[in-house]
Amino acid sequence: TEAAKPPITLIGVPMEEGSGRRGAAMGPAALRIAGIDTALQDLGYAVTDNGDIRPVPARDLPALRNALNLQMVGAFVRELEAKTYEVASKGGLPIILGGDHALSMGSVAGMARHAAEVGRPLFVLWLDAHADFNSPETSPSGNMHGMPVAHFCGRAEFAPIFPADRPFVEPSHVYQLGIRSVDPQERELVRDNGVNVFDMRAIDESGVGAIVNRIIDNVRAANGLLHVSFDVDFLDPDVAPGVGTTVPGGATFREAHLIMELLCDSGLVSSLDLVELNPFLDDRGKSARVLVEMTASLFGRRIFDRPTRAA
Ligand code: B3U
Ligand code: MN
Ligand code: MN
Repeated sequence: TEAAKPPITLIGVPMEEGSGRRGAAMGPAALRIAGIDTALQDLGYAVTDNGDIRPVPARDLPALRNALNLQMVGAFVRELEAKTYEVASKGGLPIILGGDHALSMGSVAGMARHAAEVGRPLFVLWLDAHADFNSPETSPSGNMHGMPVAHFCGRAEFAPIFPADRPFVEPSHVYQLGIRSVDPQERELVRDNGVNVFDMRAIDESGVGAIVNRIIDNVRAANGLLHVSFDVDFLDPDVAPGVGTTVPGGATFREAHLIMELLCDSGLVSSLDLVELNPFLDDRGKSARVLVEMTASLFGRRIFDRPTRAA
């Protein structure tokens, strides 16, 4: 017997203001053109496309030199937080089509609000070349896509984007995988806050299977929800060139697929971000198609069925 399939809602977030360059705003369109909706429908899911969030800048937030475009990013993530929460609280599974990675300030916050309401801890699997744990004080660039993890863990001082009573994510519930580019002060913060980091060396030494199975065991033991945040630059640039911040030495096509398949088998995934796709830099839709394939594997596409791994 198959596990029940939650209805999926696609939420487009054409935001590029967190990234310091243009193009990521085209990400949601490219993911739709690559067929993300039909890929999921073919797997038996009911899919609703919520369309794109189109906010007006939040004038109540200040303009800051070290948190660039805060008014625009803040507006996007406020609307995304509300939408993500709404979808999850109605029993749906939100898939966020980014847009730059600053959007996770909203999607993760929305899932944290939902998780708190249902009395389960929220875990985050952060697939990325970068730790994204800067704050306005430590960021070398001022680009907010380098800050979302610190923000949803309550460790980055911003002007108040969300009401003060909203829950944060426990840093020890954040698992980062694929990391290979970290700023000096950011490294201290990640370590001091107890974020679980599996860098590329860890992947090379242990293999992604062992690492991901350990993470799944920890989430299951805590009866947690698992939000997956997939930054295109987690993948090697040869696999996915359509991203503004390529870093050599990333995950292979096969490693990434295995992660998706193991996560699917776990049945723990509650929500997904697909971020940093920059179709303007892509090679004829290659990266958009890879992301759609990854999503299909995460939601059940298989070569052959396997006996499920004992809990
Ligand atoms: N850590 C650098 C670079 C960076 C972070 N995330 C991305 N790039 N995509 C920064 O600007 O915070
Ligand atoms: Mn990122
Ligand atoms: Mn990145």
